[in-house]
Amino acid sequence: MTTPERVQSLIDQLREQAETDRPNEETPDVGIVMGSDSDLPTMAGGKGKRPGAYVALAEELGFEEQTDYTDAPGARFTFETFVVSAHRTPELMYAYAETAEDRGLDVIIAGAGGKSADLPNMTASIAYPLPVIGVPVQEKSVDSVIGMPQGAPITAVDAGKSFNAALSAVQILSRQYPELRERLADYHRDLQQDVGEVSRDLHELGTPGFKDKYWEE
Ligand code: RP5
Repeated sequence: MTTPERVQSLIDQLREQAETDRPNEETPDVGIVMGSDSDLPTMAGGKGKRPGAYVALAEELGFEEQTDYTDAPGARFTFETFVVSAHRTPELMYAYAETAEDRGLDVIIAGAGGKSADLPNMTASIAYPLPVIGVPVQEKSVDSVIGMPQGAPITAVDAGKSFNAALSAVQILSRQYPELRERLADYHRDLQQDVGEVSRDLHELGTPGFKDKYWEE
């Protein structure tokens, strides 16, 4: 069966991009792929959902989403996002993982749900030695994401924790870019401040007062 044109055009585009020689600061640093657009609420986060990788990168760590490979946004650090299904579009998964390093990516975050969540583990095998951080979109996806044979590594987060996957990705990048180390440290400082604030409020307002202030009944 020939690959349908909408998939083939994406594959051709990835392969063409891999042939070009763009400076590192103009290519996405992080690639986010997910098995289905139904994974987006978990992978992106926001509105009624806990924060995800998009929120971590775009709202906490100053990254911008790059939507045109040939036209980088203003921010120094960027990420791109694609739907790549291991089972529905295996050729696209192969092309994405195989070209990732040549396209300038430094780390991939790959999320998939269901019991056969193979996108993260297959992407990790094909893109090796590029690091891949797997996100099991559901609890039942954990085993298939992390169950890799010896010699075929993947790093993974707990079910649904794509926010942490983004932090891990930036931790990897921060070994090369001290500016990102600072952003991660600032994020953690703010996190601690928030705990300090709610702790003081809970103690000083008492439980009923705290519930009045923070809980929407
Ligand atoms: C997986 O199957 C995807 O990652 C998704 O989590 C799940 C269901 O996909 P849809 O049927 O919603 O497209 O491959």
